[in-house]
Amino acid sequence: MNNPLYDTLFGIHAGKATPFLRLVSGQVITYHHFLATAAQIANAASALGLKPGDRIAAQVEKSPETLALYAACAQAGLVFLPLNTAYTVDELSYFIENSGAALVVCDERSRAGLVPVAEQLGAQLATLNADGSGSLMEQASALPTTFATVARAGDDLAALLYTSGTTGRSKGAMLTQDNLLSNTKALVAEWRFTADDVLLHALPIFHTHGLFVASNVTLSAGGSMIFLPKFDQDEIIRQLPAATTLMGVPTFYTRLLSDARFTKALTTHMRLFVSGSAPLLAETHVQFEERTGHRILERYGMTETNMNTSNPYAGERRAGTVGFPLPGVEIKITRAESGETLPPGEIGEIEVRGPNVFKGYWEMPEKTAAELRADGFFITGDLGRIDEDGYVHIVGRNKDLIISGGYNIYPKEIELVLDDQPGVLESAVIGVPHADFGETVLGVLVAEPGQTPDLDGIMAAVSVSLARFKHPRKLIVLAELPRNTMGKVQKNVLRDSYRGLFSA
Ligand code: MLC
Ligand code: AMP
Repeated sequence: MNNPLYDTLFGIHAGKATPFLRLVSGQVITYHHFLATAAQIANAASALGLKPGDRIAAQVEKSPETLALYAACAQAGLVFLPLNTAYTVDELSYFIENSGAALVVCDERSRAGLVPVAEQLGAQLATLNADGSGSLMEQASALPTTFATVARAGDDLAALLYTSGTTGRSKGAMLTQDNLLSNTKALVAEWRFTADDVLLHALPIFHTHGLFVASNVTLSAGGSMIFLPKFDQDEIIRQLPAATTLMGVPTFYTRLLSDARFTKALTTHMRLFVSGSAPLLAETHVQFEERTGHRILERYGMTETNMNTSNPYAGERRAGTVGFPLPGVEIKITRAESGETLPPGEIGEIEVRGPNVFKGYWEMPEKTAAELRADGFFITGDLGRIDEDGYVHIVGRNKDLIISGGYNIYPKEIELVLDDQPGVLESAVIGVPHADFGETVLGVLVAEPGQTPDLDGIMAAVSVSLARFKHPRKLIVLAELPRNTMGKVQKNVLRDSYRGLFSA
């Protein structure tokens, strides 16, 4: 094969007049039309001088053209770097600089803010708006609808996905064609996807879940997707009767359960509901089965590894567990300090190895070496155990991470901003239970002696630097932070004190 990713996911559909994307407007985009658009974008990228291996950083709304940009990158051998639409210019500058992106694609609304950044970093800039308008498609639509697929090897990079870190500095996870393809193949088989499947797609496509899990699996099986711009409860209820499968974060399921219109009748024809990216409460699993008769299939993944484990399609989907390692994936539980493997049943760090595991962090060999062992095992930072039947349970995290509505938030990044504010001596950012998002961000501040920090002013400063989903939902001022005898801040004490704040 000359370009495994393109050939396997996209090329196999050449000329097919069957539906690929079904839009809310009623418009249907066939595979043929989708591939033609992708080829036009690939032609536009080459016309701009982009060469295989170059990175395209894209902060664009979810649309058929955005997905076609991903396909175009695969076809032209470019590295796709999708970015959360909530990121601020400050956050984007870092990703563009760190990746050395050759082209930045953004919404017209962000253009003015990004022009100076792109100019300074020597990147070109094109626009792509939610309705498909903008300079990228203006240029692309005049170009041929075929493109000579660039040869790539399975080990070549397909995508760069940034994930935050405990130091507050984001790292670009390098995902190869083989990483994506091996995982797609395993999931299609495990979850029994076929060309008859219609996936209700309401996730963002700048993360692993919506981009790779949902889209690659559908592409590989030759099915179609009802492509919603975002999670919209009314639209989900309206579209469910036409779908066979839904993939979501736990917030999708708790929101649906709180809606009286979400009935058993609405889901009888559904084949599969998948949950992941954050822990699904066993209670949600049970309530969902009571309401619909369906048992949600929970799986566990990461940006660096794609999907690692899954509950079985045919066997028992056990609430509160993430199931078994996928075919080809090895999981072991180790003692964090020594790395030695622990006996079955004991709690330790989850490590994972397999063709799904990324190649390392972009231009950060020390960080790669700290998390990816020489023998190929990746240290996930999640704490878990494997029960007597082989089910993996995630019981906590060995990393200071908050997961809010499926988005990862690293407290350090917020603490660095808070510590910088006038009148603030120090801060601790913690995650507390939240009824809708699972967890949410709480900022705890200690004032400089004799000062009273201006909390509104601090929130305003935070919003310039950080995406909305990272903003503390509340700031609390304490006389001092609880510390252990070593002087380390006891975040568990703070979490215990404030656990009831948003969970009602
Ligand atoms: C939106 N907001 C959030 C938020 N999403 N705040 C915290 N956490 C979130 N996840 C903000 C909005 O900007 C808004 O701000 C306010 O909260 C309320 O917004 P909303 O209208 O209620 O939110 P909504 O747009 O409905 O989005 C919620 C959501 C969305 C859960 C549907 O966040 C979502 O689609 N999450 C999925 C994330 C995902 O795909 N994760 C996969 C990562 S891959 P304001 O200003 O109005 O107050 C991965 C690997 C793996 O983890 O295993 O899959
Ligand atoms: P990300 O870095 O955004 O890819 O998020 C990966 C993290 O999400 C993992 O390390 C886990 O902590 C968490 N995660 C993903 N799926 C699950 C799940 N099913 N249950 C609990 N945590 C999960």
